[in-house]
Amino acid sequence: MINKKTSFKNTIRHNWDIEESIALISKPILELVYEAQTLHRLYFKKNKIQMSKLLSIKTGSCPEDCAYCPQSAHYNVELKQEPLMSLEKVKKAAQKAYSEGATRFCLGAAWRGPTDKDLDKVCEMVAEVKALGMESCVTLGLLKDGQAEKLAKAGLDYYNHNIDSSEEYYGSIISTRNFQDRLDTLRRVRQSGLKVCCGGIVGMRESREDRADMLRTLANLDKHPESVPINLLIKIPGTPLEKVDDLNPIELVRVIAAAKIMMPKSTVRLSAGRASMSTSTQTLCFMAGASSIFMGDVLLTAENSGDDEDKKMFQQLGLVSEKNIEIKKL
Ligand code: SAM
Ligand code: DTB
Ligand code: SF4
Repeated sequence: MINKKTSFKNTIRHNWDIEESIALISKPILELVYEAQTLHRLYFKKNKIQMSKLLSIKTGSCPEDCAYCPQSAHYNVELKQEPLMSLEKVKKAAQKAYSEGATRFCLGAAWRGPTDKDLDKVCEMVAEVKALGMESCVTLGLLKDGQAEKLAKAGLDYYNHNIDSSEEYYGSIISTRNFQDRLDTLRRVRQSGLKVCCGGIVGMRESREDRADMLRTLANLDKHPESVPINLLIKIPGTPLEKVDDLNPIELVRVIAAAKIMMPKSTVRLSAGRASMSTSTQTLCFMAGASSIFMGDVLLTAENSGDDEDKKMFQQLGLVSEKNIEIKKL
């Protein structure tokens, strides 16, 4: 059984076992949210939300078979495929995002992993984003030895690479790579000195135990990821997960709160899926310690809430966006 004091104490731990992770995520919701918000305020400013903007720089025809993803070549999804975007287009999109208030610009590519030639081009894009004064993030799939170092040298701040679910459930959603491949890339990213953005998806028919185990893997990494994106599955027609039942929103809140308690210095991002969420659900997620969102009306390819909706929500909730709330050094 979990010791109430241990979970609530201001300690950074890397030794969570599965029983206490499940006990934590299953606590009465008011306790869970209270503890998460209390810990959140030790490291972050209250009411402040960090805004990131995504750009898909290479869209569709991905060789991987991730069951949730509209960009996989394995499924029949209505999606316009696009080759690698030009540097000029990326620069324009980054300028627009900057003028709209983004403090981080994230480039996503539908690759199993980048070739060295692709990587050189992405490095040039990163340099353009940095020149605008924004933080940079890329998500390019699996990295080989040396590739993370190249990105770090180009000035990249964050590499996004999600573990997506528990190790046990992972094989039910992806067959073209395994959980260890993801961990190997995360190790390469960490060793290169880049900051790690790593989280997962909920609402894929996984159990609460799977969600607790996913968080346990993240919290037991040698160093906690600086960013932890929690995505709610967007059910894309044509993908194998198109028709799964909706997740009860309280389960999402539990994941956010448990992530905050297990990794209190990390920025927990309420990522994909906000377009289908009520303001009340999002409010609970912010109370549970989420302090970052993706702005704009598209994520990589799928729908997002949009800036007008978010402006209304921020006004209603008394939230403000802030330039840089991420703890620099964990
Ligand atoms: N190909 C790279 C990779 O897999 O790491 C980068 C892009 S991939 C689209 C980035 C993340 O987006 C995935 O790991 C997954 O967590 C999230 N994602 C993709 N499709 C989603 C969906 N339909 N709903 C929610 N999250 C999704
Ligand atoms: C993350 O965890 N979520 C973002 C970002 N990292 C790359 C991506 C969400 C993608 C949603 C589906 C789409 O737009 O295609
Ligand atoms: Fe490809 Fe990434 Fe989509 Fe998987 S999640 S199919 S690796 S783009």
